[in-house]
This record gives sequence, C-alpha cells and structure tokens, in this order.
Amino acid sequence: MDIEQRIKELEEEIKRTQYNKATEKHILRLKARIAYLKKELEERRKKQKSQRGGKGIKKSGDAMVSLIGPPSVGKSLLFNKLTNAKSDVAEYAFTTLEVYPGILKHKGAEIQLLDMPGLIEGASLGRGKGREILGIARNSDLILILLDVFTVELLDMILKELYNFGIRINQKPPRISIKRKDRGGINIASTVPLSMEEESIAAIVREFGYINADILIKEDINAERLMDFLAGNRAYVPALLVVNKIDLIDDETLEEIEKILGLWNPVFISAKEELGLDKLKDEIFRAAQLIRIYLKPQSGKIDYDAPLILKKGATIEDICRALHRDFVKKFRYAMVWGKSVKFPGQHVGLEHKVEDEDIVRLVIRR
Ligand SMILES: Nc1nc2c(ncn2[C@@H]2O[C@H](COP(=O)(O)OP(=O)(O)OP(=O)(O)O)[C@@H](O)[C@H]2O)c(=O)[nH]1
Ligand SMILES: [Mg+2]
Repeated sequence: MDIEQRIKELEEEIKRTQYNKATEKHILRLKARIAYLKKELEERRKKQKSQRGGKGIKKSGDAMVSLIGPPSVGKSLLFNKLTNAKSDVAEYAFTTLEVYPGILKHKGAEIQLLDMPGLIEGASLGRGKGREILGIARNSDLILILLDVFTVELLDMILKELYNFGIRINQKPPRISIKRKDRGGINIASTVPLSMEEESIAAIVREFGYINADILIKEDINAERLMDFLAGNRAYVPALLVVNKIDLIDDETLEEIEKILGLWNPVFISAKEELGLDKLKDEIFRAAQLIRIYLKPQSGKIDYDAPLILKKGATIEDICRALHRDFVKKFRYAMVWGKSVKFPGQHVGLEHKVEDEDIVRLVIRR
C-alpha cells in the first residue's frame, strides 16, 4: 500500500477513536506514526525533485526575506516601494506568477526581498505553485507575512500551510539529542523536569524506528516538538506580521484588528500612501536578526555609513573572518565600545559576542 493511503487510514482511525485516558497513548502513537510516514513521503518527493532539477532562487545580500500572503493584499506594491526592483501590480488576483527578487537597502544592509505569487489554501500540497513558494520561504532568513485589512482572518490559513510544509515560525529548534546504540532499549535523560511521561516519549521515539538509543532532553518537551525533532526536516524561521491598506479603514476598525492580532505585534502600513514604511524597514532589519558593527581603524575616522552587517550572536572571530582570511591567525585582541561590553574600549578575545552598533577595533599582529 502506498504511504499516502496509509497516512489517510491512520488519520481516519484517529478521527474514529474517542479521546480519553485509555486511548490517549494509542492516539499519540498513531500521530507519531503519521509524522514518521510524512517524513518518509517528504524524503521521496525531495529525491524525485532533485532528479528533475528544481530551480531555486539564489541568495544574495545580508539576509533573504520572503513576502508571503494571500493574493491581492499588496505584496508587489510593497515590494516596489521597498526595493529598487519593479514587479507588476494589479487589482486582480494572481498578478505575480513567479518569484521575483529585489534589494532593500536599510541601515547599511542589503536585504534581498522576494516578491511571490499569492499563497492559497492547499499550497503545502502543491496548489498554486505552493510548494515552490514554501520551499523558498523555508530557506529564508525571515518570512514577512503580509495581509491586508480585509483578509486578517486568512492568517490561520497561511500559518497552517507554513506548518504543514514543516516550517516552524518564531520557534527555536527543540533542545534534544539522540544517539543510536546496539542494545539497552530507549534511555531518556533530561536536564529539566518533564511534563511528558517517559513511556510516551519512548513510544514516539520507537515509532520513528529507534530500538536502542540514548536521548537527552534539555527542555520541557511536548509531543509535537518531539516529533518535529525526530522528523528532522523542520525549518525554524523568524516571521514578521504586516497588515497593509490601512488607508482604507477608519480608526475603529483598525483598533478591532489590533485586538484580534494583538499577540503578533503586527506592523500596520499602507503601501499605497507610504504609511509605516520606515518602521517596517526597521522591523525587517531587527526580525532578520541583523546587527551593525562600526569598525574603528588604526587612524582616521569611523565610517558610520558603511557598517559591517552580521547576524545576531556574531563574535569577534566572525568579524575577523569577514575582513581578511589571515586576521584570525594574526589576532591579538580587540577593543570594543558599546552594548556588549562593561566599559568603553574594553579588551576582548575572539569568542566575545558583539551587539548591534558596537564599535570594534581589531589589533592584529603584523
Ligand atoms: N488602497 C490601497 N490599495 C493598495 C495598497 N497596496 C496595494 N493596493 C492595491 O491592491 C491591489 C493588489 O496589489 P498587488 O501589489 O498587485 O497585490 P499582490 O499581493 O502582489 O497580488 P498577487 O500578485 O496577485 O498575489 C492593487 O490594485 C494595488 O494598487 C494600499 O496600501 N492601499
Ligand atoms: Mg503580486
């Protein structure tokens, strides 16, 4: 029997089974089985695809940001306002049919923005170029989810399609590791108290084909994140929610939308009237986890217009590597002014983590 058929059957079995204390474990196992089969299915698809030689989009710049949203919410108009590129804008749905790149320059960074075709229900199963769109979103540094004031309720659909495609937004990867062994069954160790029963954890791990293994858990895991970890093909991508066309509604309606989306901290804009675009650029920079480092040369002034753009968490070593291939080897120490140090001009080593707008002077052996 083929995998898809088997998944359907298992899903139906879950639907048929009444959820209670007695069936809880059985249902969990069925869910783990489904997650495992979906992973298998995904791997097969990928193999077929690479044989066909799927075309992708080339990353460039300091970060790649995908514009994801339903048709006609204004993705292309926003893209045109933010970048040097020009994408077609029209009233009808499905104006944009291909992925289209442009560059947004902000705070010294070059951010690659991708205009995309609209995302529709069933995209994760391949409707409307869905797999191509989601495949690119997966590899982005940031997913910009764009809705307009009339389509706020489509957020759930977008989230579902991202989720079904294995994209986990605004989540950190599960802190688990697993090692196969030859004998001894499934051993579970944890560094924090666990809400899940060990028996359930072991049952799920077994569904993924492990017979003997040591598993180390460093967070209070739930079944979903455990399966995500075991499936192993999830992408953890930050996301930013943006709501467009605020020029078309009154303040009251805007407040209602704010209430509905409250937890998301959305950015409200009008691409047409160019409202909120400066704030949006700042938010893109922040959400893409970029930082600016100003280099202080031996002599001469700091060029505040030309920061070095790095990712949050970057170290002095990353700065050295970005500048010259010999700098790590010849590194003596660095002096830092800014948020990452206790006092101005503090001496630090290669492993020191820098922060946004730090000033750094590298002292290198000759
Ligand atoms: N009033 C108003 N209209 C807007 C705004 N942004 C976009 N529009 C209009 O909305 C329509 C759709 O805009 P597009 O940029 O083509 O939308 P899209 O999301 O790229 O659409 P697809 O490519 O079909 O998915 C056009 O008629 C735009 O002029 C806005 O902020 N305010
Ligand atoms: Mg478009």
